[in-house]
Amino acid sequence: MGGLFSSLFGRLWGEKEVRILILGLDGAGKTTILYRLQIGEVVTTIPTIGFNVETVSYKNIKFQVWDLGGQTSIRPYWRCYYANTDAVIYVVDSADKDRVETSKEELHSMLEEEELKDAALLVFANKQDMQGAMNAAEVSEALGLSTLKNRQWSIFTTSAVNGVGLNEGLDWLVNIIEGKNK
Ligand SMILES: Nc1nc2c(ncn2[C@@H]2O[C@H](COP(=O)(O)OP(=O)(O)O)[C@@H](O)[C@H]2O)c(=O)[nH]1
Ligand SMILES: [Mg+2]
Repeated sequence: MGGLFSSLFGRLWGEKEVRILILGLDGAGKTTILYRLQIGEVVTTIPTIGFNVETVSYKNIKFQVWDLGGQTSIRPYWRCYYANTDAVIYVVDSADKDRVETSKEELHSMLEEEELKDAALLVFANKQDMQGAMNAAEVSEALGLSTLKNRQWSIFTTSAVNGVGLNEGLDWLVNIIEGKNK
């Protein structure tokens, strides 16, 4: 168990289950981030064809990861995972300008889900180490974050491969979840 994870999430230890989804297009860096957290064993389940869910839990905190985008036929299955979600970590490949519009559409349609109306949103503008990566303001603009209504959100630049920026973002998230649970 990573000491880092404990120091970040320790404030949330308790009875109440805390559920955090890590979502974004394939290739954005979600799985890399999940392993970076070094929480424990990542379990992959396949509820239906073409839809893998990676889950890792520690104490009362549970992370679930899957790829958005692609087949519309599997979308109804996502809904099963939205209930009681405290926060969504939305991961974007900041160097992939060709797909950022798709990422925006996926983000906004996901946030329309009734079950996610109270979930906080942490955006990771990932892959900052790559040449030509969009900065936070550019990713924010490309995703239309300023148009979000009734949502606690923030954006942080990250490089998941070398771990830069993750702590800052997660610290923000823990503060928000702690405030909601009071
Ligand atoms: N350069 C760079 N590559 C990254 C970063 N994060 C993830 N990757 C790479 O991008 C690819 C896709 O990452 P992965 O975590 O599998 O993405 P997922 O599909 O969202 O789960 C892998 O080859 C990762 O090593 C990053 O911050 N910088
Ligand atoms: Mg993955």
